[in-house]
Amino acid sequence: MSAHTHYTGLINRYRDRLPVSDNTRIISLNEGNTPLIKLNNIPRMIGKDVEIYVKFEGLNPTGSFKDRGMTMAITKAVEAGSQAVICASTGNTSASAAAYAVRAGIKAFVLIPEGKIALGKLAQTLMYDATIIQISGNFDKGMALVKEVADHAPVTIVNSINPFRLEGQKTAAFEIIDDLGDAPDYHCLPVGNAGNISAYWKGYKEYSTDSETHKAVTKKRPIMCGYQAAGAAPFLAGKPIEHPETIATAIRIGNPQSWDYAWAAQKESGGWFDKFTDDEILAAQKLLAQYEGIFCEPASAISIAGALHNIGTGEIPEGSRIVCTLTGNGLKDPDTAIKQCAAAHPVTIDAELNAVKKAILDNM
Ligand code: AN7
Repeated sequence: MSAHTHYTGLINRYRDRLPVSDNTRIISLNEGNTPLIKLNNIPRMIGKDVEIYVKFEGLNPTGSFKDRGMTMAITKAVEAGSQAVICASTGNTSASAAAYAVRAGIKAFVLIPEGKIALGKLAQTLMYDATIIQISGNFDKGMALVKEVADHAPVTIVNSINPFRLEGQKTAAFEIIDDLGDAPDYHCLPVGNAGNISAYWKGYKEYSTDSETHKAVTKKRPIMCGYQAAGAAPFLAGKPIEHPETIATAIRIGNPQSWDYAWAAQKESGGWFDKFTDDEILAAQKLLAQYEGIFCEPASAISIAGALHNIGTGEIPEGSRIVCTLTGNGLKDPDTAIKQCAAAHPVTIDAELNAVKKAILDNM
């Protein structure tokens, strides 16, 4: 095989559309290039003529879409001479920042809400050896503190208020269009801090706009559908929520930083926000695992819950092509998965042929 086929990450793939120069040292773990998987069984089961694809971002190097933004943010932090980065996080940003900081040889500080981080995310962040600062407060409080402390200590913020994060994350929209040959009709995704919906919309707009350097790849843009957990739905309330609560801890956020960008994405695309309960989120997570063999974390499953709801009501009509972003891997949150499947606990038998045979025949 030719060396030219070696994939080296999204900055190299899309460098003519990203703020890097030939001299920029790229900090990468070969993120991006994630699979766009067409669902087979769920559309058949619901009896609707729809094409649903999932963009499985849980297959990025640290298991979430955050790696797309982090390769850019850390690359630019290093280029500017930064020795340390900081973020507030519901878990995935901290894991990603920690990994890319190691790759760059700089320090990472992460502020996380005590007791509200999924186990896999905590394990990763510990292994990557970031300095973990747990706070007795939620993500929004951590975000406010990070913004304050950056004025008092030599650290670069790598939350999505750092514009380079959205630059990296917009490449997911490029990949979808490059894979499908055109934009989908609808794009469904979870909304927490609202960086990702803003980044996708930026990417879709850039690929559909002629500029001095690039001719538009397509004229088409999708309708953007942003979904929130019922207990953490500031876009449905029209204002920040003081005490956000949801089992989908990744999106347990009440004061989204990309508020204006996300509203612009909704308005410009003709899309909408909606909210779903924890039970609906978990049901969608299980459905995807049990009907398609795809295991995403709870926050990600809200894109399936929302798409299926909007298909059911006809807001997304038959004949549509839909992309749902699965933002994080199911392995991030083993506790919630095991609790949800408690009723189907494994059977324990004697280590003996007849007992194994009986266990098979009883469960056919
Ligand atoms: C799996 O890690 O905010 O609307 O600190 O981890 O761009 O915030 C995570 C967010 C969706 C929401 N799905 O995306 C963090 C953090 C997963 C996530 C979101 C997050 P944004």
